[in-house]
Amino acid sequence: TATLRVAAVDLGATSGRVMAARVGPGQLELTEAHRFPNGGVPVGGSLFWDVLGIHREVLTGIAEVARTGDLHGIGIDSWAVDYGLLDRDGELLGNPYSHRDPRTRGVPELVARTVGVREQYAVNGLQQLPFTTVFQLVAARGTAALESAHTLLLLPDLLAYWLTGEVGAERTNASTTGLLDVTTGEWAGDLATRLGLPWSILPALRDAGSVVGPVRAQVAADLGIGDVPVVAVGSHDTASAVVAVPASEPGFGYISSGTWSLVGLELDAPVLSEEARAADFTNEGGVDGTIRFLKNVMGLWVLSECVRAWKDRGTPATDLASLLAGASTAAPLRTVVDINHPSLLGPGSATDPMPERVVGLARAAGEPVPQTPGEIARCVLDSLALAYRRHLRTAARLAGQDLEVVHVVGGGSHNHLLCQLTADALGVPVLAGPAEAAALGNALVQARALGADLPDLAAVRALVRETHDVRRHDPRAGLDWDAADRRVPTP
Ligand code: LRH
Repeated sequence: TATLRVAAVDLGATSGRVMAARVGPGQLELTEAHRFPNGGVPVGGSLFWDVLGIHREVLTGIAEVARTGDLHGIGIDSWAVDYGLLDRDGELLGNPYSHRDPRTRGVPELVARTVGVREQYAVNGLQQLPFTTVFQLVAARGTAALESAHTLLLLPDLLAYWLTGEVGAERTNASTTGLLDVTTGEWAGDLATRLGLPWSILPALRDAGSVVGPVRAQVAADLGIGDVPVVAVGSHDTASAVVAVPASEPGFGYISSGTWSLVGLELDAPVLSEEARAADFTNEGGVDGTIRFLKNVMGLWVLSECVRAWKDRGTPATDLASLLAGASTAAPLRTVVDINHPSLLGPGSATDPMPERVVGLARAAGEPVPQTPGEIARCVLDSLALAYRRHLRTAARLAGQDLEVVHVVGGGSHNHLLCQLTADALGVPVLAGPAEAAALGNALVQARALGADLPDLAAVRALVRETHDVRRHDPRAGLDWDAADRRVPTP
């Protein structure tokens, strides 16, 4: 088979990138063509995405990939749950909201009065998270935008629509909306109707690995490219990242570590037991019909928001490298907090900054109050490692599996201290990398759709292993993680 060269567009909440990927027998090379900062835009008390700006950056990146070599395909993945609405002419109705916008506060409780949480779980198999699309839509009931909406497109599908003119909903990302039936893989129209949502706005579903369509002639002309297909990849970034976990055997745990940490297992079928629901585990759809059985953990967001606050105040030695150095020498497990506490979800502000929120949680829980930035950072990292430990062990128990190794992929795999603490907490080896797993998974699914000889996920992962190094962290004994775990309330 010849080598393919594709553009993998991978959009994160704090940065987006367009990678050029070469995929061939024994070959998987990623080159960054374009990277740009991203973030929520506050307007009048709401939080939006600058989706036209993102579209422009995507075009810049694709043009750069094309300028530097062949271009056989384009695939787009991004963070989940957020969407744009189109009117009946196919025009975007307003700015897409960020899932960190406060309008969904209290909505899950409201919805539970119409459709109980057990019933919701039986249909969608999801963790109760206030920002899940269905809760965002319920918050939008009665708005002019929702009333005029003809089509709902999740963000990667919206960007693909602007490239191709084709509408659809790729299944891995659709599985995060709360409106997909996890058992049938089809839209849960009945659930939508009972919640007063216009389910006709949900477009036809498509699978990762299918071709969305060729880039429109006008767009191709603007970009100076030929007739290039846009391929549906695992358009949920976490689904793409899990594709590229370099595991050699089934039964591995993974942490997709970025702004969020997604912590769990890959399964063949959803776990919809009452125990799984009570533990508030999610069953998201993976590539090739797999299930991502996982927990959303607040992730490195808390640390990056602390860094932003310290930078604004001019606090010395609070860049990430200095902070991690400070954290590594701070007393271990001195202060631990519930890192998934809802008070940490929204962006920090001058009047409500993130470091003070962390300190406030510690104080309220009767924990020793961290004083220095290094101590606060250590508290965040220890608390993350504790959460990973708790949720991976629960996942394994609920799924009836043993946990022998944990793969950390995504940007957080660069955080040596966090990876080491994770190994210590879990008592199993942690294999860190690749950091660009989502872009790799995106490129690999495209290559397969375009004819590369990668029959199944095992073959895909073998290629990642062959071409990418991992860093191994063996667990160290000596700290009492059990005792620390008892200091944090259960979910
Ligand atoms: C990670 C992620 C995660 C979702 C969140 C909204 O980027 O896609 O899987 O829960 O963003």
